[in-house]
Amino acid sequence: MAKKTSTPARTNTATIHDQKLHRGEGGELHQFAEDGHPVLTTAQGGPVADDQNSLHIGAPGPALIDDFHFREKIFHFDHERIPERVVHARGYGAHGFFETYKSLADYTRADVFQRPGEKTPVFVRFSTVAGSKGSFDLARDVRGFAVKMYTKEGNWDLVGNNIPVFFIQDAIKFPDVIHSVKPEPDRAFPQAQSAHDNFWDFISLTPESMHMIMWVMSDRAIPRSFRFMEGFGVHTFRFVNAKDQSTFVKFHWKPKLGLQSVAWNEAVKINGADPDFHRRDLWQAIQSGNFPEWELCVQLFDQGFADTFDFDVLDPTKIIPEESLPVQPIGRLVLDRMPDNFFAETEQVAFMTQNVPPGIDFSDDPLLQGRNFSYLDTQLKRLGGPNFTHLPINAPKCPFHTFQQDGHMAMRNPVGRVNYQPNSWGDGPRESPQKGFRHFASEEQGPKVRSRPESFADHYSQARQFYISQTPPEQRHIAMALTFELSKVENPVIRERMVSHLINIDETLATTVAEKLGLQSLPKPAQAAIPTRQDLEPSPALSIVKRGPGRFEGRKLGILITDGVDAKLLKGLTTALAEQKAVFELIAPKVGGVTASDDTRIEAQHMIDGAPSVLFDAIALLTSPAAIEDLVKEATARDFVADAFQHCKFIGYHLSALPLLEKAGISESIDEGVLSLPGEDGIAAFVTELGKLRVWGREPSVKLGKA
Ligand code: HDD
Repeated sequence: MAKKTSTPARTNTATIHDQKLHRGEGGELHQFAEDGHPVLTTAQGGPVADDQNSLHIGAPGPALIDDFHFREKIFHFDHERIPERVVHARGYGAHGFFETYKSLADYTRADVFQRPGEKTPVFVRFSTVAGSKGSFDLARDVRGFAVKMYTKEGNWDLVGNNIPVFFIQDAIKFPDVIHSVKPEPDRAFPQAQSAHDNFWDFISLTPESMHMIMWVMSDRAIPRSFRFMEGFGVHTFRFVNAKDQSTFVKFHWKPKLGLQSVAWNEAVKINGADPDFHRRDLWQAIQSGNFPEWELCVQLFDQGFADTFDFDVLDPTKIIPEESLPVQPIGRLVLDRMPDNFFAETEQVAFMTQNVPPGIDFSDDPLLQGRNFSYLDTQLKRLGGPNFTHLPINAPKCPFHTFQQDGHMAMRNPVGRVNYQPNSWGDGPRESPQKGFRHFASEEQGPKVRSRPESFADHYSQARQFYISQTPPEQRHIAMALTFELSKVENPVIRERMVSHLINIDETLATTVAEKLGLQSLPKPAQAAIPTRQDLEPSPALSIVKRGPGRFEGRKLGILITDGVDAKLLKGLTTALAEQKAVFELIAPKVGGVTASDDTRIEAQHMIDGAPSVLFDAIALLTSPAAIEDLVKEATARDFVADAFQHCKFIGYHLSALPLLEKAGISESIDEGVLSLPGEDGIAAFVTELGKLRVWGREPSVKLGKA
């Protein structure tokens, strides 16, 4: 029998970290291993001698039940998972602060909006909706934009999305829309995709979702990064001031770096190349000190203003166009710290729409009312008991005093005798009619019914308004997305039914999609309770392209370098990028790097096989005459260029790269987005052009295969 040796017990970094934390709480740790590291212990604090081998009779031999260390270790591991969120399972969060710009005391008594310059701690979680926790980031999907503000009057959760409307008008339909988009129950696929029969079956039977569908089929649903997305509270909420007067409010988050999305073909490839693309982006930005920032903006209005619209401001499938009611910035959100531990914070954070401080209140939006009911339930299921508010990420940061006690994992219980009120012991907290939350005393009356208001009946006008507000490339993307999604639908009846809705939105769109799907003729338009309004003006605020940032700040250039790269050119380019507050990564045939023209050694972040151009906003080809011959033989190098061109990205190149452009099949299609980079002028022009982000004018020729 082979004699087995055991290795001495060692700690890992996580253990050391824990010990450090525990040391602070439990006094000086008295046990150190021979090498100075803290001694590894069980969860009961018992020191461990051997963490490499379980206890047996003989070696090998039957395991022993008195191996309490093994039992505890495996028991804990077996219980590491909690249920993932039923929606928004895949998410990524960060800490930061909200800074108030001005006092809003006239509108709201919410403490967070009283003092200019005041900073409130915040935790934000971004997410996709349909995919499970391990799905990829670039799914075509709505993005969650959930903000928890730890205000001095308790937590305020603004649980929004990056799209200002929703699929349904009444929360009772939520399980249906979510069931339909999730993997089909018999086959358990497709994962994180709406391109399947069940989803389009439900949608095509639900006209109220048409406005949302326009957004979800637009580039908004494939954002370049969380940092380049808007966020919306969606519903109409109320501000309530100290005199108990109410003003309706809609919340918007506007990214300081501007909006940006990727192309669909690019999204598909990003998912393969880096399924964590959005996570990595947020992580890298924050870790490198480029803190993403949004402005919180509001649209404030009263009932009189609401009555000027044909639609109902309580209908969550409608927006108030910014051109009709400008958004006013009231503060900024800065994300400046990643969580120490993903599970403890991002996974366990519990957002609930019903968490509002005094001065912020709900409206009668039936979707919001239903949400207020749902979120508490889901936390109980997911976090396993009523004490999830004891978790540090969920606990308020202001003083709080309840008479709640006991329950699973209770960390805080009343101290002393008093656990009820009123009491005559003179102890404990008391309610405060002045400081406490007072619900807005709206006058409500009417029969008890299950019905939808008539004012919610126009399902097409704003869908059309969204569509006609887009630039031609954006409209093209909507048509392409609808075609792609419906091409995955097996049942032709569903495809046709969807096209019949599109006719009510825009006939050209419907015809394009019908043709691309190969429909023999246009179906009859879907029956509409209210005919589509043709007179709504386009709203430029709805287009991403019309509101481009005009600068490359916060974006990333992928620079392909080879041996012999012109060191001066590279330096010039990277300096110009830094001036624009943009970043770059170097890609080389080998990750070990290259030797530049001045014989310096330059390390690369990636080898070409591991860094396709879809991971960058634009590319530069800093090759050299000596290395180009070998480079053009690499399929990945050719793809690097061909994909960047196809995705309408800017390409800067050293003249030596011309053979690569040729082999990538684009030398005859060189356009204003493909720029040669000799000299400082070339660099300056290139970096300025990068601010346009994409050369969308190129797209029709690429799509028609003329490139
Ligand atoms: Fe929801 C999670 C946003 C409608 C029920 N929702 C969840 C999250 C976001 C939203 C961002 C993830 C929070 C996090 O990061 O932990 N939900 C929305 C928006 C909606 C919406 C903007 C419409 C305007 N949701 C909605 C309805 C219901 C729910 C109508 C049910 C009636 N949502 C939930 C939930 C989730 C959730 C099941 C799952 C995980 C969680 O709550 O904490 O309760």
